[in-house]
Amino acid sequence: MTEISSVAVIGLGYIGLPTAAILAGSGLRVHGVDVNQHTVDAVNAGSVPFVEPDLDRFVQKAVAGGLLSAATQAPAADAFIVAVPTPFHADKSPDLSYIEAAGRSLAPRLRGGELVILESTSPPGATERLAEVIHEARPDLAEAGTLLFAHCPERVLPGKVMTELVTNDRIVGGSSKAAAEAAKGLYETFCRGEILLTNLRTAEMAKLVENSFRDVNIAFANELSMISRDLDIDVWELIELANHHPRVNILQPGPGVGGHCIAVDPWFIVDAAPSAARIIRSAREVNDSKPEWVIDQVKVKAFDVQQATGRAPVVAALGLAFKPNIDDLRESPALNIAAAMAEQFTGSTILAVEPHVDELPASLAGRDNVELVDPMTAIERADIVVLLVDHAAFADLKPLAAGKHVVDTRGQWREARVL
Ligand code: SAJ
Repeated sequence: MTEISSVAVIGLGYIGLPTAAILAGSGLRVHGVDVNQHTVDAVNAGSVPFVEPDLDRFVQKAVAGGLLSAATQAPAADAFIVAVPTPFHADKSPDLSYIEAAGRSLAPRLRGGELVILESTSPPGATERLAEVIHEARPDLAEAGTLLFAHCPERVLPGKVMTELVTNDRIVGGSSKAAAEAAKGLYETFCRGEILLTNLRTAEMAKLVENSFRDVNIAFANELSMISRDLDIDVWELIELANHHPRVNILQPGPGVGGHCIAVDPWFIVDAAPSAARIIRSAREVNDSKPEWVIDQVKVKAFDVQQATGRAPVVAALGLAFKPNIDDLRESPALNIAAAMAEQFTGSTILAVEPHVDELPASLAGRDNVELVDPMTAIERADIVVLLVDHAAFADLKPLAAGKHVVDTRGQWREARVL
């Protein structure tokens, strides 16, 4: 194929928009494409419709320099990057409808010889499915056989996307050696990490395996927290001590695993190999059971308050995001726990605290027993303080909770070890 000078990025979300902005920053002409008009308008105005450190600076510069613009329809380009969601169905099987829709939307723009990259985290076989959809829409190009397909999973950590896009190593799976080499050439424009070439399915699986590895390790920590509770052991101290072993590195327990990656991707492996993927499935089940376990801990405290005061407790839920120091509430166990408490604790007021949002999210808004308040007010008014997210803003607030019942799901306020 000829050298790539223009790229269309389909899907301007947490991955697509940073990738579009960084490609434009390398001097390529980048067309952002999104079905959401609000997102398109925001990008064309040089702004970012979600929080990601530094991204706004990149977008502003790229739009002002005329190298990045957005639209709801894909234009012609030398390369296409598909970065759309891959959720799962109710039965946990992967939903490829967004990928298929992206393929159908770009197919009419193809002239032959383009590189089509799937970046969305996908089950094994998804890039071949994208190729199939495009070839079905364009039998002329199927016959010519000139299109190049690649899978280049993103591996960036929300909150550090603009740094990790540049520094992380990158896996590139190609439908052929030429496809893999072409995609490598594109990523080399901004990626300083190593770019490793393989085939499509191995690249797809590598991404799923990375997130499953983390999920299994978090499940181990979460299981330890439940065992430790039964044995009256401080799990934070236990993990800290065990991690002094040179070959042990246990992760941290929490209220469950959230976000749109680690809580989703392992299911793609389970779906692809249901009887072999036993640990991976079990880890998902352990992590998914953790919010219920936290709610049970709060129920015990609520019973104590009710017995002592004769009224239902006021409960502060500190943090709603899926992890610390971000505003992302998607698949957040903290948010789900707050919503479940609002539903189940009849007579209680739930004081929701999330320093990164200005209004209650949909699952809490409209409930007359939930208020969004600042951390100090919440702690002051609460009988029970449930620390759900270890936001930096909560680190020093422990003294305010003196004399209150505390359920600390993150160990942020853990006591120093006392013999
Ligand atoms: N969590 C714990 N304990 C820990 C670490 C995390 O309970 O010790 C929880 C977090 O609170 C959160 C969830 O796990 O609810 C996931 O958070 P995370 O920081 O582990 O990961 P994500 O979802 O933000 O990003 C992950 C990353 N994958 C890996 O680290 C293997 C990132 O590199 C991927 O690019 C991203 O998924 C993705 O898009 O797939």
